[in-house]
Amino acid sequence: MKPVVLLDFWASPFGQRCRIALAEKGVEYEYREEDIMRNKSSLLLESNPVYKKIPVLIHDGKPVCESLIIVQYIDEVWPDRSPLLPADPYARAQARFWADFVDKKFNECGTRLWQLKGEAQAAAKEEFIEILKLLEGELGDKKYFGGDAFGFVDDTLVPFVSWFYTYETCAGFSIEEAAPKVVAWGKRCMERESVANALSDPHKIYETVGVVKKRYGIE
Ligand code: GS8
Repeated sequence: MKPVVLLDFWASPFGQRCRIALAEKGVEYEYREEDIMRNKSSLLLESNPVYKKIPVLIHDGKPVCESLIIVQYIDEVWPDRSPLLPADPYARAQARFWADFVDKKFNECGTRLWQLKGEAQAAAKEEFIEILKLLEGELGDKKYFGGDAFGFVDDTLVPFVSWFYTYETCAGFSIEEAAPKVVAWGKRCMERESVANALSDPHKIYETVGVVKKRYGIE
């Protein structure tokens, strides 16, 4: 086993955050793809006995779970290259606030866009557009959420860019119409090798979502 191992699943936005952070820092690691739907490895079950979910970062044999915690751990252990969190305590708190918002609001509502139908989906779409507008306001005319440098909030949100096609196709709306600056930011982030290498093909995600919907009878 290499000193750094990542237990992951190709389409996971949470895993992709960790892959981007490791690439930004230039950390070499071993990638282990998990069969999260059918056959989790014993290493995953032992490493994350509480949630039994990927991603898990194993560093020198010690597991770290939960993507936002993993990314902050990576930033602390390899501080010299590409700092992700700002140095100023207030700016750090703000970055953590928006990263938390991405998980609690954006991701939660985005999931409802493809899982629900009819009125419930229409309500989720309305809510999602409000969420996009809040992010659009926070981004403003900055290059990245934290300013000129790619940082923690960018890393947290950018994996969902490859889900935009699924959100738009399932719920029938245009993200670019609601949040053109966020869409332009996503394209800017994709110019980074760390991001381009980690993100999934949007069409492949859409196909996989179709398989998941069939599996759980939510077509
Ligand atoms: C979410 C991880 C997660 O949902 C984080 O790391 O930020 N809050 C966590 N992992 C999913 C795959 S991505 O949708 C997972 O491992 N699911 C397997 C399961 O639920 O059994």
